[in-house]
Amino acid sequence: MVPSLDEKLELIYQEVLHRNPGEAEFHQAVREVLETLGPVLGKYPEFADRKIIQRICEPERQIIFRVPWQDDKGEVHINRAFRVEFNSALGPYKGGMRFHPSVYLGIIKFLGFEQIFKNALTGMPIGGGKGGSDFDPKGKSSDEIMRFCQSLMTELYRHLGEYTDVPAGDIGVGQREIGYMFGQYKRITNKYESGVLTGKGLAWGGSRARTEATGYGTVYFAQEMLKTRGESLDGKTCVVSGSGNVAIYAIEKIMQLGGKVIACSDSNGVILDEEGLDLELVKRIKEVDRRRISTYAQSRKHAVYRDGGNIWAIPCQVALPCATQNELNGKDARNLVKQGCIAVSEGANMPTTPEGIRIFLDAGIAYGPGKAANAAGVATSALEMQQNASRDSWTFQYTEHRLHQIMVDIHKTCHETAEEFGAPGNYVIGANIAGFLKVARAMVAMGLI
Ligand code: NDP
Ligand code: 2IT
Repeated sequence: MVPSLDEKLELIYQEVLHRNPGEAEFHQAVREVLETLGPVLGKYPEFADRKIIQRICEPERQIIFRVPWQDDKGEVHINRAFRVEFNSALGPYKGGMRFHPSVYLGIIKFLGFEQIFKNALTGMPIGGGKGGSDFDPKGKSSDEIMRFCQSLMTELYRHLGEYTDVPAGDIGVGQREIGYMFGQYKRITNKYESGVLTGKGLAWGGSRARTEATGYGTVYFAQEMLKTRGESLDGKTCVVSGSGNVAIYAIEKIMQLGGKVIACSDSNGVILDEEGLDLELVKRIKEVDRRRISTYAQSRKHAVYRDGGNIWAIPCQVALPCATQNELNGKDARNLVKQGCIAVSEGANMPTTPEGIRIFLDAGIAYGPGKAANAAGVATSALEMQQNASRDSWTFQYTEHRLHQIMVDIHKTCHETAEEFGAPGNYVIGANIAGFLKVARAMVAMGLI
């Protein structure tokens, strides 16, 4: 059964539907947050009086633009790009850029909306934003990627700045793409403004541990949830979906903490390796050779590749969805619970459908929603901005220590907030309310913004 919203929140939700037609993912992200805010409005009537929720649901600025570029044969292509500058109550807009053919305004708005609360939870001075394009990087040469990034930045640069809006990576955007965008920004502005983009290379202003941050942090969040139940990752059988940046470093941290990861995936299929994944092989395939995960089974003969397979059909004790939105549905959730899964920590943004979330919560397993569990990526981006501002460069050990502490603190905040609002162990309620309160208080303090 779909939980009902109280009357005030239902009206706000209907208005969001009406004002943003056809943006299913944005509606889903808004509804999930609104479903948890009833008790907050009861306790703090000034937020309703000041229409804080309605204002948070409306982006401060939305930029949509054309990106023309030429492929290696000289043929002209036109893509559409977006930057949604959602909320700057806590700091400059901050959030990644996604390059994937499925990108449209509704995807960028859902991601930007999630980012507001996630960034608030980190405790760092960053607002929420997100961007991207329907450009498909698959099968493109490095030169084509460069020309696309340069063309995109030729428009986007005017909206950015270290105190204004600071993009980073997301699906399809890693250090290579950030490099091409940074180079073009530098050329156009004639400024070495390191803090305008994060996820940079170490030699040109990047932070140690940014590459690892999201995956590591998702595992730290799982570890903290397990601790509250007297459990740990040591000896646990784990499954991690995806095989991109977040998945790879989630696998690495699970292994460091004594867990065994037996499966990962890409959008074509699933690799099952009962002996435990060979992480160096996964890294070589994905980070160096940029090939499909199916090729893993050619090098590890006992591993099985299931073309079109469903990774959530594989029994595990800990599940980490690290690929994309709505990749884990109600049926998958039921299956995981039935087969003994005790914890789910989301490396991806909104990977579990609303039905899946309800099943996890009803079953009482430890469920860490993305806006809390994957916050170490953006938190370490904020640490990168700190290093850039002070023209400093920290060690890996120190930076990882900082990101670990941030995740421990986020877990504690979510846990305590859930208890305060009468829902112990419910990290959805904890994360949404704690994130919301921070942004709402700042907005009230700043007047009608
Ligand atoms: P990558 O591009 O590095 O990897 C994405 C992975 O997910 C690939 O294995 C990809 O497979 C798979 N994937 C993407 N789209 C789909 C789809 N529609 N169906 C099935 N599989 C898909 O991206 P990241 O690892 O950076 O991002 C993964 C998730 O983590 C995203 O939800 C992102 O928003 C989130 N995230 C990322 C952060 C970061 O710092 N990078 C921070 C916080 C969250 P294929 O190659 O076949 O497309
Ligand atoms: O979803 C996310 O938090 C990211 N893609 C990272 C954003 C960032 O600015 O580092």
